[in-house]
Amino acid sequence: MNRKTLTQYLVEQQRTHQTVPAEVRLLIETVARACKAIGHAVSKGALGGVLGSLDSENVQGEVQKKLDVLSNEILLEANEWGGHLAAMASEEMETLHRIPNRYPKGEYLLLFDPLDGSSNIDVNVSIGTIFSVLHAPHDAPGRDIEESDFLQPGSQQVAAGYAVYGPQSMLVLTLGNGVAAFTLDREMGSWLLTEENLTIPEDTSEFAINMSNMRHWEPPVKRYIDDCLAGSTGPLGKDYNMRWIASMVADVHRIMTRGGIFMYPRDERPSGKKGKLRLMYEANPMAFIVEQAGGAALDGEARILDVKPQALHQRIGVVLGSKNEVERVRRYHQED
Ligand code: AHM
Ligand code: MG
Repeated sequence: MNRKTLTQYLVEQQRTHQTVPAEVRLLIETVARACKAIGHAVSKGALGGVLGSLDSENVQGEVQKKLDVLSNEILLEANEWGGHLAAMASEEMETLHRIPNRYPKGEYLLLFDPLDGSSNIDVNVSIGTIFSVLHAPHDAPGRDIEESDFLQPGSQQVAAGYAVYGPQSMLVLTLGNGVAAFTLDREMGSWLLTEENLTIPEDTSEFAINMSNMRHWEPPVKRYIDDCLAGSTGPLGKDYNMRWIASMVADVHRIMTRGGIFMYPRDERPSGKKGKLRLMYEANPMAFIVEQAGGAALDGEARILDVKPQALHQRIGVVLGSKNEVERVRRYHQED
């Protein structure tokens, strides 16, 4: 079977939708190439000496894994010389990364979580890369990019995607005209289109949440999960199944494939952290992808893509997936 390559798909998108300029196409191809390299490093595991932790911590005080740092370097190096970016920001770096003066600068901003699901690296469970593309503000050329230039609501994203490194390496991408999925052909070294117009079923009876945090949840979330657990004789009238991989990319990928609801809700833990996941590197790109596939993504009540970011590393509650189930969770919040 003759499948389209990522390049063919992007050229066709550029021809059909004038909203996909050549610069964006090159940028996506560069990110995809970097993801291929990251996937390659991941697959080597102990043989590549890439497992285990470093002595360093990232800006959020989390111990960095060797692969977190390596993946971050791969993405920075691949993207800084191409001329399509004004700056980058990453979950693993304290502040933004400006394009060095020796390279030309472009109009776009790239944000990424270089290796999501860090706790799964050493146990050979699926992990991934998440990325988001924004347009730099129109007054940006000719001045230094600042952190505040990145603080745009997710609805402004030009593109977003994730790569999942599992039994197959896959790249899932939106340019704002639906969602396409590519599988890495390891012999050819190319990303081949394996699914166009991914659509999330509107209804589901499968939820994903880390149940060990139950004591910290806000009452509407607790009530919703209690009702799911009550099964077919409870208020929701059906039996629910549960999955929790602890790699957002893998959990979201399952939802993109067969539906479901994923929740990492904001909670009331003593640390005062408002949720675990990061708005700019995790919640926004995933919300964009999920909405483009017909699903919904909320912080509990509000649409994630409408949130005006206050800080680069801001955390947020995340409830996303099958539209009608996410709506149900919104109602639980409104009723409370
Ligand atoms: P990371 O970016 O440091 O890997 O953290 C994000 C990950 C998500 O992929 C996943 O949904 C969540 O953390 C799992 O958290 P927990 O270990 O609390 O279940
Ligand atoms: Mg991460």
